[in-house]
Amino acid sequence: MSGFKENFLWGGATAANQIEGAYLEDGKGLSVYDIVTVGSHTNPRRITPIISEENFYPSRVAIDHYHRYKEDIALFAEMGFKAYRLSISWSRIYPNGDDEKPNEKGLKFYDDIFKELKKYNIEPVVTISHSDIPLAIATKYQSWTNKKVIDLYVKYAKTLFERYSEYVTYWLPFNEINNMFLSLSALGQGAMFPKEECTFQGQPDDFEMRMKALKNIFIASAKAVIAGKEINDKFHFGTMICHITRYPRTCHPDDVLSVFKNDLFYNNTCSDIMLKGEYPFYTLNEFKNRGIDIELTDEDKQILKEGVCDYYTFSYYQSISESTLDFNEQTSGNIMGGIKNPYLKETEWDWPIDPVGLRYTLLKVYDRYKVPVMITENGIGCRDVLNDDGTIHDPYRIEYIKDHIVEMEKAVNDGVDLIGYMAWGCIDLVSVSTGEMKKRYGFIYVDTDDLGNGSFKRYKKDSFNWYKKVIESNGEIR
Ligand code: BGP
Repeated sequence: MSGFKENFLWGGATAANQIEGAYLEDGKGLSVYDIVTVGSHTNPRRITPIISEENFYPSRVAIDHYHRYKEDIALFAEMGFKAYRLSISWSRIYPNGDDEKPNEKGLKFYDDIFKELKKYNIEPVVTISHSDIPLAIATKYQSWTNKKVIDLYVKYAKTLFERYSEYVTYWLPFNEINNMFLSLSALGQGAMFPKEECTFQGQPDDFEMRMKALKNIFIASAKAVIAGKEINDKFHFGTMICHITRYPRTCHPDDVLSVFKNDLFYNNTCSDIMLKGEYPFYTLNEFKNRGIDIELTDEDKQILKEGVCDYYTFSYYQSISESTLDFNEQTSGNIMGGIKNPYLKETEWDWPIDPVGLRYTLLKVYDRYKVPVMITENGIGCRDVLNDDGTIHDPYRIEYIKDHIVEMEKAVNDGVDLIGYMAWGCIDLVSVSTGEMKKRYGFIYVDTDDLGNGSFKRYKKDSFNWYKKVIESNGEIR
C-alpha cells in the first residue's frame, strides 16, 4: 500500500485561455490573452494593443477544447482522474467585465463541463481567475490598479458560486497570485496595461503601483471567500502560489540570509495574507524601507481577516539557486530563473529539474500553515514526436513525474497532509511563457502546431497508460 490517502485526488490541470479557443464564440468577449502573439524560447511573445491580423494569437484557437470537451473529459476519465483543475474564462461570463447580466451561453458551457465531470465522478477544482481577465477591464479600468475591479470580480465570483454550487466544492480565487510580486509579466493581473506594443517580459512597470494593485486582488479574493461561504458553507477555498523554491548557491552567510529573506517576501507574503489573514511584518517593513504606502485601511484589514482560505495549493516546476557573489551561468524557468545549480539537470527550455525540492517545499509549507496541501501544477514541457502508427514515446515525462511522486510520498510519510496532485497540462496546451504548442506537457497529444495548423486529433502518449496505472494503484505502481 502506498502512503497516499485512500481518497487522494489524482488528476490534471489546465487553464481556459490555454485550451478553449473559440475566442469570440457564443458571446465571449476578448480576454487579455487574445492579444498576445506566439513566441518561442528565443523570440519573446508580444502584447499587441492594436490587433494585427498578420500575427498569430494562439489562445484564440488553442486546442479547441470548447468543441471537444466531451472527448477530452472522456480521456481524463479513462486515465481514472479523481479530480480535474480547470479555470473559467471571465470574458465568457462577463464579456466586458462590467456587463449588467452574465452571458447565459458562457454559463451553459461550464454547466455542460461540470455535468460531464459528474458523469465520471471527477471532482472539479476551479480557478476563478487564471491570469486571464476581460480585455475591457484592462483597457477601461487599467486592471487591478482600479479599486472598482474588486466589485466586478466579486460579482463574477458570486455568479459562479450561485450557478455551480451543486457541482463545485474546491475553489481557487486566483492563479499564482504571487506572480505580481515576482515579476511584472503577469499580464492578467498586470498592474499597468501597455498602451503600445511590447514584449511579454517588457511590460511597463511600477513596483508601488503593482503592490497597490495586488492589495486590491487580496481584498477581492477575501470578499469572494466571504461571499462564497455565505452561499455554500461546504465550499473550500485555496491559495494558489507559484512556489519558486530557492537555494543559496553557496554557504556564504550573506547568501543564506538573502535567500531566507527572498523566500519570506516572494513565497510567503501572499500565502500568509490568504491563510493568516494579515500582511506579515517583514513585507510591511520592506514596503516601508522602499518608501511604499499601499494604503492599508482598518476596513481592509478586517476583510483580510474574515476572508481567509482553507487549504494551501501551489505550482511547482523547479527550484532556483541564488547568490550575492558572482556566478555567470543562468537558468530559465517558470516566471523567473536563477543561477545554474550544478547538481541538477535541466529541461530543453532550461528549467532545472528538482524532485527533492518538492519534498522540501511540501514540508516547508505544511510546517508553516498546518492546513491541507494540494499540488495544483507540476509537470515537464518537452518536444514530443508523433509516430506514423499514432504512438508517442515520452519516457522523459514518465521519469519526471515518477520522481516527483516518489518525493511526494516521502513528504506524506514525513507527516504532510497532502490531499491531491494535479499534473499540469494533462492534455497538450498553449505554453504561457512562449505561446508555443511544441512545448508539450500532456499525457494526451494534440495534433496542432505553433501556428494552429493540424487535425487537432487526440492521441494517447505512453505516459497516458502509465499515469492510469499510478492512479489505479493509488500511487503504488509508478
Ligand atoms: C504556470 C501557469 C500555467 C502554465 C505553467 C507552465 O506559471 O500557471 O498556466 O502555463 O506555468 O508554464 P509554460 O506554459 O510557460 O511552460
